[in-house]
Amino acid sequence: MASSLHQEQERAQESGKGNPGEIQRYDAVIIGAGVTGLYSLYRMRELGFSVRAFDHAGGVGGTWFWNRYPGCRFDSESYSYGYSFSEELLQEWDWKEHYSGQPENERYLNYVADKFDLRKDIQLNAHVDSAVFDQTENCWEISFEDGQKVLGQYLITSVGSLSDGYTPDFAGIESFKGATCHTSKWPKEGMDLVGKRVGVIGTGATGVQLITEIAKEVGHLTVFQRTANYCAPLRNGLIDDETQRKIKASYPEIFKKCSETPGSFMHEFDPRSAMEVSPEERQEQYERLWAEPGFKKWLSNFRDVMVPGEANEDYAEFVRNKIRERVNDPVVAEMLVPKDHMFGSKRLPCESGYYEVYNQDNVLLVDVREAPIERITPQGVKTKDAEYELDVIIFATGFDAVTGSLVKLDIQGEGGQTLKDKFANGPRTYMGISSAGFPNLFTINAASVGNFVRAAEPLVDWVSEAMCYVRDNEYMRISATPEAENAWVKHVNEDGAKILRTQANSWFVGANIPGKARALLTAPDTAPVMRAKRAQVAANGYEGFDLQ
Ligand code: NA7
Repeated sequence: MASSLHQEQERAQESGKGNPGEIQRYDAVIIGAGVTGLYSLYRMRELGFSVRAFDHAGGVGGTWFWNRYPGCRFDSESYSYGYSFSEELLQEWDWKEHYSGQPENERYLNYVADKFDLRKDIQLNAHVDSAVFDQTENCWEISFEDGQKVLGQYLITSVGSLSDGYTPDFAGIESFKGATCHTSKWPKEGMDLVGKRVGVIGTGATGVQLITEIAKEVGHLTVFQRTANYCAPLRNGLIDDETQRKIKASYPEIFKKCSETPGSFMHEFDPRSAMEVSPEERQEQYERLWAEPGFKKWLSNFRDVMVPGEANEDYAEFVRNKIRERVNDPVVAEMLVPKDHMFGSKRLPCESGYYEVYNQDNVLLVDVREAPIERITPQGVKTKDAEYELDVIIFATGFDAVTGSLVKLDIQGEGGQTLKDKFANGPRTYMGISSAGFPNLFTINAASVGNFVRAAEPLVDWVSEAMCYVRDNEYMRISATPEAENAWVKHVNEDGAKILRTQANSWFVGANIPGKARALLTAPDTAPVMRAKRAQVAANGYEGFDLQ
C-alpha cells in the first residue's frame, strides 16, 4: 500500500501535474524553457534543488522556438553562442554554419534538452496567470490558466528579453481581408508567400533578415520603413571539416576571449582611437574589417567607433557610403541611409544581400516617417499619401523588450504590490536581478545583455550559488534592499545616459512602445564589469541583499 502510494506520488511528480487538488512544491519554479531556462534547470538540479520549468510554448527553445520567420539566424558566431558547461556537448555538436539559422538553433536546444534529460522537469503549453508571494510560507504560488497551481521557494523568470512581440495598434487591423503575421509568431507550417503581394512593416534586425529572404519568392514586396538602419554584411558560410576541428580544439580560448569583451562577443576593440591615425590608415582598417564576417566590423574596430563622438560619426559616414554604393536608384539609396541616429545607438543588423533587394523591379520602399500609416484597410495599408494593396501583411515591428514578458506574468510581491506597478516608470532592480519587496524572485531575463548564452551562463551560476548560500546558512529568503536598489537605479540612469545605447529611440530604452516609460532596460556596464560586481556582492556576504 505504502509503496503504491509512493509510486503514485512519483508518477504525479513526473507528470508535473500532481494529483487532482494537490499543489506540487519545488525549490525553484522556472518560467521559460529557452536558452536561459534550460541552463537554469540543469544547473539548479545539479546543485540538488528540486526544480520545474514551465513554458507557454509547445516546445523548448524560447526565441528559437518562436522566431521561425524566413531568414532568422544568429549574428554572433554559432560557436560563441552555444553552451560552455559541458565539454562533451561542445565536442559532440557540429555547428554547420558560422552564423547558424533558426532551424539548426532549435535543433541544438532540443538536443541539449534530450542529452541532459531536461524534459522530465519541463511542462510545455503552460500559461502563467499570476505569481503571488506568500509571506508566511516564504514561497511563490504560481497559477496557470488551466487552474493548475505550483509552489516554489524561488521564482526564476527566464522569459527572454525579446519575447513579447509588439504589433502597433493600427486602426482597421481587423478589417484586412488577407493574411497577417507577426514575425515572432511565425506559423510552424510556414506562410505561403509565393507570387503574393506582401507588405512588411519594420526594418529592424528582424525585418532586414526577413525581407532579404522573402524577396526571393514573393510576387511583389512593399517595405514600410520608418527609420533607416545601419546594416553591414554578415558574410556567413559553411564550416568545413578542418575549421570544425579547429573550433572544437579552441573552445577554451573562444570562451576566454568572450569573457573579456564588453558584450561577451569574441571580438576585441583595437585600443587605438580612430582619430589618432592617419585618414589613410583609418580607411584601410575600415575596409579590411568590412570584408570580415559578423560584428568584427565594429567590435574589432578602433575603440572609439562605438562611443559617441567624432570617430563614431566618421565610421557612420563610411557605412552610409557603403549603402549608397549598393543601391542603384540614388533616391531609394538616400531613403535607406540613416541620418537621424548615431551608428551603434540602435541594434546593428547584419545582412546577406539586403540592399540589393531594393534593386529588384518588384520591390517598393515606402517612407512611413514622411507619410505615416493611417490605417489598415480591407485591401492593404493606407498611408497619408497612398493605399497599397496587399495579400499578406507581416509585422516585423519588434518587441516590448525585457520588461514586457516579465510584467505580464502578474507577479505580486509583499503586500500585494505588483511588479507592473513598480516598473511603471522603468525597471527598479538591483543589478537587474532582484527587486525590493519581491523576495526569492530572480529576474534573469532582465539582467542578461550581449551575446546571450555567454552572458546568461555566469548569471545563472551566480543565482544558483546565491540559492546555495541561502540554503547553507539556513535562511528562507533573499531580496534586494531598497537602498541597494535605489543606488542601482541611479547608476543605470546616470551612467546609462552616457552610452550609445541610450542615444536613439529603440527597444534598449523602451522608446519603441507607445506609453512605455523611457529608461535603459539593461545594465549600462560591460559584461566583465557586471560579473566583477556580482562576484564582489557574493564575496561580501550578498551585500545589498536582505537575508532572512
Ligand atoms: P526592432 O529593432 O524594434 O525593429 C522594429 C521595426 O518596426 C523598426 O523598424 C520600427 O521602426 C518599426 N516599427 C515599429 N512600430 C512601427 C509603426 N507603428 N510604424 C512603422 N514602423 C514601425 O525589432 P526587431 O524585431 O527587428 O529586432 C529586435 C531585436 O531582435 C534585435 O535588436 C536583435 O537583438 C534581435 P523605428 O525604428 O521604431 O522607427
